Amino acid sequence: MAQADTFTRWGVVAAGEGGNRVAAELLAREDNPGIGERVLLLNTNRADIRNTIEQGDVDEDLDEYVRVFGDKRGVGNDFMAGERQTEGDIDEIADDVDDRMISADAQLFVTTLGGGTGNGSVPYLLREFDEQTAIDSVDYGPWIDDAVRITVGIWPYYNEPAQRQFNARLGLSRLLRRDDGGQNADMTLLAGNSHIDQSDGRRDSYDRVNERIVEALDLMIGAGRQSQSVIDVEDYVAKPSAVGAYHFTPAVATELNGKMLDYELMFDKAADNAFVPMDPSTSRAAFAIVRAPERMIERDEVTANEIDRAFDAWKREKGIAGAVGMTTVTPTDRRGSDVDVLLLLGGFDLNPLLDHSADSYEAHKQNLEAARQLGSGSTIPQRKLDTLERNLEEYVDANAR
Ligand SMILES: Nc1nc2c(ncn2[C@@H]2O[C@H](COP(=O)(O)OP(=O)(O)OP(=O)(O)O)[C@@H](O)[C@H]2O)c(=O)[nH]1
Ligand SMILES: [Mg+2]
Repeated sequence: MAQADTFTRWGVVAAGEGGNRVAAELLAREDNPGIGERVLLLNTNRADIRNTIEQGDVDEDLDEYVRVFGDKRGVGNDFMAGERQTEGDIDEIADDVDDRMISADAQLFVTTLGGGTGNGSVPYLLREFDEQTAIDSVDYGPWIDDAVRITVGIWPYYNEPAQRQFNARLGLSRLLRRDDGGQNADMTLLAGNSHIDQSDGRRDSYDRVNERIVEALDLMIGAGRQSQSVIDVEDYVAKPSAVGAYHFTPAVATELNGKMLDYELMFDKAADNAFVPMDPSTSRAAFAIVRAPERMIERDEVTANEIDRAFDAWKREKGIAGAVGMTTVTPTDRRGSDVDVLLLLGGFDLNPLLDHSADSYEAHKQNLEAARQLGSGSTIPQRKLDTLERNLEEYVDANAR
């Protein structure tokens, strides 16, 4: 069992409307271990934050968790403006992050990829908090300096306007890589709206998608607490980064019958519920987290060894025996014998996801060609666009081999 003072402490920095909603949902959970009060909601638009509060079941006064920055009117889909406004207020934002992230050694940066605020600010913050180039002072503070930075990027519904698909590809490029081609986020988790929710984007469907995302994050965070063979947050990032396979998607199956413990079948079920379209047999990294009632673990009905063996067998069967990663079993005090499984599949071929946006990406790019105006009117310089396209292409090709 992990000692109470050794488990990973998580914090959440969310930017933009969708990212804010996911974070508010994390904050509002009844049972909220691992994160506690370590939540910061960033937005360029005060009204968006009000939407977040009113739509979620968040009773708490969110004021202390909120930082509105930039011109306070939103950036209307323009991620270049989102980035500029973040940079302009970076001192205040960094102060707030450091204040709210006290003790957090792992930080989740949550954003949607179709808009301008979150998509503009999160890739910038990931890089800036690591490089710390925008300030004259010594550093941004202890809770920024050493944090492991994991990001959640939410892919637009496939039927959303071309602008959104355009933003998403370039957002993914920037989460993965900095302009110089180096790794940006330590780990990038992808969730596709259309893939999680087949209803194609009626308003309340966001809540369903967000619930699924929160469920996966809960399982992921749980694996660093009270588990046998604890997955430390370093384990999530070290080996996948070393082999250049640091994009992931969660794949979740819950409430499986723990009386019929066929783990390989459970892994299959989870893999069928990956959050983006992907082929598990292309994965280069894979983690399995099994959550079971504490009593079953105590009675050795669920054991780490068995799960480990089953996961090895499952990986062999998928032809990915060499994928880096590990397994863990984590207890819940729930009654009964239901078991939940989270797979984190990484380094897979991204083309099945990217194919969905390929046509609208090109169409939108051509529309922009003359002035390359984004949403609210700023432009993206040709050189910048070339860099972002090349970085994504190189990363995807390296993983698709
Ligand atoms: N899963 C999920 N997706 C959302 C949610 N809200 C918005 N989206 C998606 O996110 C994209 C729009 O991004 P927003 O988060 O609204 O944008 P923003 O970051 O506030 O940026 P701007 O409003 O452009 O300044 C679209 O693709 C939406 O489908 C949400 O609560 N959950
Ligand atoms: Mg917004």
